[in-house]
Amino acid sequence: MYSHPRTWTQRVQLSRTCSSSMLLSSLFRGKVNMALSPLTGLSVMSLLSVGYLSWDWTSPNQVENEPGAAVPGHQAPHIIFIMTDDLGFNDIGYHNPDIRTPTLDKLAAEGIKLENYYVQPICTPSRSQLLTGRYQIHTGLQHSIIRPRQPNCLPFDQVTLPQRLQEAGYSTHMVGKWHLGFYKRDCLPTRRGFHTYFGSLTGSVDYYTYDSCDGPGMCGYDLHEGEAVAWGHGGKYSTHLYTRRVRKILASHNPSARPLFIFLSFQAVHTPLQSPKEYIYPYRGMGNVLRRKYAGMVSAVDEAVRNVTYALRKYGYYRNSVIIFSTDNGGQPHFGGSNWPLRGRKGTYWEGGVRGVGFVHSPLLRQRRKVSKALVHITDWYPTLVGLAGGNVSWTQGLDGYNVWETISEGKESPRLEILHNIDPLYVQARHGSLHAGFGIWNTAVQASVRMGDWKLLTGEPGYGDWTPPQMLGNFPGGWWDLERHTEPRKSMWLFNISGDPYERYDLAEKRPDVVKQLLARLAFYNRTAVPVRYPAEDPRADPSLNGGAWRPWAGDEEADCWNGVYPRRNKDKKDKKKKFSKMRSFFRKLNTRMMSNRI
Ligand SMILES: [Ca+2]
Repeated sequence: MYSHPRTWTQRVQLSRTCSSSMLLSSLFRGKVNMALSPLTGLSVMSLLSVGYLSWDWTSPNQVENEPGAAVPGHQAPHIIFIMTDDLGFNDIGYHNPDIRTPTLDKLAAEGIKLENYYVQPICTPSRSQLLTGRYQIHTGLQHSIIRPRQPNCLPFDQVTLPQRLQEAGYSTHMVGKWHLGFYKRDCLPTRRGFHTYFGSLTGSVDYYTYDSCDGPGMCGYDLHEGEAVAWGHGGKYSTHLYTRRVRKILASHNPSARPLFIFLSFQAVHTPLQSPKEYIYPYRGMGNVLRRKYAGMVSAVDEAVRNVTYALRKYGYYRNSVIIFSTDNGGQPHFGGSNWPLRGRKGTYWEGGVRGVGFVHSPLLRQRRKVSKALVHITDWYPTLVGLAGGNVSWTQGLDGYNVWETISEGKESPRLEILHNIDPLYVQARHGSLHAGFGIWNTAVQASVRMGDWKLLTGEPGYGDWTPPQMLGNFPGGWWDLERHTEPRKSMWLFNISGDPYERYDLAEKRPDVVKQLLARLAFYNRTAVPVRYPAEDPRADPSLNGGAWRPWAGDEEADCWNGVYPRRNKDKKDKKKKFSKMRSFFRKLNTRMMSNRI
């Protein structure tokens, strides 16, 4: 068991570390040649000193309504959570007019754009945090993703968001990508809170055939209806297939009888880059073929959201609905995505990996047509949506997320002051990191990142840290090699003032050791609350050829879990890195040839 960050322990810790005004002003000053944004040191300071530190920890911090009665006399709202996969910060029309997303732009413009919104850098972590409201260090999923052959899934001791919504009287449905484990039936979405499920269980499938491969020859069909394999859908593009399913759910449900929760988890715009040609055609002028296809996939999602919104209106849900749109992680620039001008990419703790696209659209918002700069994290949806559903306060205690509805709907200050991006003790250790480099407070060889107010600290090996312009590959080969490179050998620690320097160009670690020490202490604090990592060895019984040609549960429900086993891949990671580099070189050579052609 761990003591939770929002218990008194944290408050005492904060009081000790942050209550002196001298320390606070020093901690949050962060001038160093940059202008501070509206989220200034002062506002954070006032939150800390007036709000956060004086908050009575024995009092409930969430709504106290009884289940099913969010607003007296009104039915709880229908909640439509739309997640896209690997959509980068620069991959939506309102951030980048080269991408055509008129529906998303309009919905966002009429609602609240979340412009200080954070997700996790890869698929499983974001999804696990959305459905549990907890950081990965509190679920054991702090390392990597759940691989198709791993006997691992969302821990059974976690009560999921849809389970809470069911308790509040909701009808709950999931359509699309799961990626939270499926080795036994108890892991499946229908056993984790969804009344119905239609979608793929692994992390990546073909958009038309629904084949998913986990290495050479390890392929299987991956489309499921409830707990059975949904054969016979080959040839239907997944973005269309999933949208049709959502429309069907909306058409067959009575909106005034029971509130609805739909988690529409698009497979798009993850690789493989596949799209019907009509969506790619408008982008035919784009020099970068991968980006052209990718942009087409984004436009297909935009059309899908238009169709879902149309159905919400047609079937009588819209007036009492909350639509949330969110990516699950940053884009992958090598495969068409773009996080420009942010640094890094999917899979890294640079802003390009974790600062996400997100907005809320709802007729129930008190304020609309606004851009919110409030700090919001993907764990916040759990208590926020349980609050909207009128859930019991006890359901949200002990979470890492905060109820941010009033922040979004009324423009109140965010209750969130910090984010633990992650601590991953299994990730390849940074060669030059050490406990000594971390002032004896923290071993900087460990991959970790934390945000506190304006400040963000990264330790260990944070991953690919270049700034990649969106059309970079169009100028290949010169453009690629002239790119601003991230070459900082011997480093194991970085500090940025994100509000003043959102692109992470000015590392202040050496100039501000005082701030560094505070954030290292924060990491050490969080680490004391971590549960062991669950990352078991792959199970040969998962092979689809042993399971009728599909990815499906292979272990008996009565089998004991082997989550205690940890499977360190360090040596393999090194080899993989070398292999990846030579693969990458040959990939770009091929790409150069392909880009000479005009085909889409
Ligand atoms: Ca993803």
